[in-house]
Amino acid sequence: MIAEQFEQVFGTRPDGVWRAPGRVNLIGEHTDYNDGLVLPIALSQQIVVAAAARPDGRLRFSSTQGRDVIEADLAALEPGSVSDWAAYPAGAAWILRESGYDVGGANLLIDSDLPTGAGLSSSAALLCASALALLELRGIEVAPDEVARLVQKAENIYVGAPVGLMDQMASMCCTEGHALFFDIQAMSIAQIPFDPAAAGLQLLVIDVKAPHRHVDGEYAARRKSCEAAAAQLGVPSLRAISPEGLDDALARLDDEVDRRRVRHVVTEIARVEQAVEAMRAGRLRDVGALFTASHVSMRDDFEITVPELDVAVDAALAAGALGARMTGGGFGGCIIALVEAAAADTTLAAIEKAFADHGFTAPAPLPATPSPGASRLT
Ligand code: GAF
Repeated sequence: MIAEQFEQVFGTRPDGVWRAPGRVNLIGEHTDYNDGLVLPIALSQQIVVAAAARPDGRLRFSSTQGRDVIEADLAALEPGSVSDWAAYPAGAAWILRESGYDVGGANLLIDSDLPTGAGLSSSAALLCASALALLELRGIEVAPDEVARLVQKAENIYVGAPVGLMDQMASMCCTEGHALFFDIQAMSIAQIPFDPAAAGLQLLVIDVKAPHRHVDGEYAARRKSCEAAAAQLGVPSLRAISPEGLDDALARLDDEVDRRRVRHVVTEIARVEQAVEAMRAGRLRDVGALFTASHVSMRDDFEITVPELDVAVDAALAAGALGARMTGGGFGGCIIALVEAAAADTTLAAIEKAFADHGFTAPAPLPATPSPGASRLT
């Protein structure tokens, strides 16, 4: 299907088709840029890129969602030179070339079944799928975690978003049926089996359809706060603060807002450890309470929730969910709720009713199957 669409746009068949998934983070929010721990799963919803090499060093990008073709010269790419959605594939090409990989010109057609603006990491998926396509078109092999690190740089420098490394690692390194336990400081990963159905449970993922609220500036402000606090405490990152040392660290910080940001990060890293311990011991139900504690911390200390997220979490808990939290960067996006499988429908209905009562746009549940990381399709 995408091969035919590619031919309509570019006049030839693609040389190959690549995919990279979106993600849902189970727990560990705003911990990645603090050298902490995260626990995402990759979704089956993904970005698909059909691509063919060009001999002339030109890049041409198009998408199945609009027929425009955006053009750029590979050799002339520099941060900011391509904007809007095409900044992501252009950024991938830019960072690969900057890093010394001999990628060349290419035509790329992008397709997606990942809702944008839902906090499911469609940007990281687009970067990863584009980078894989550009590399493999030239037969260049790069380890998945290295691709993740490269495209994070592209997102930081080319796109200008100061994101951490979780989303790119999830898109590149997750495996089917597992959550990815990623320790950013150690740069180590472990695959943690995650099969709620086998435990009689279901993970609900619900897009709360909240309007975009200054996400980029707020994200950068949170990161700055964490960095300022680490500098004042004389540590390389907040990962250096243990839960036992938290009170002492808080007492040494001047700024009341920074204190709350630090408390979130330190307690959230501890919650990831506890969640992994519970999952490894087959105590999946115990993860529920950690979800809820994570949400409270993001609502009260990190202040990244919005009314739609809070109402969805409260309604899920009131309907008997084992735990619920917002997931992703915040200020909109999705909540996740861990529920007894038999209670999934009533929980969803309770959230829908709460949204109707508040006059919010109806929320949209999404299927969430722990899926494999990026790969070549054909
Ligand atoms: C966004 C960022 F891209 C991630 O790096 C991470 O910080 C996340 O927000 C919050 O945990 O998805």
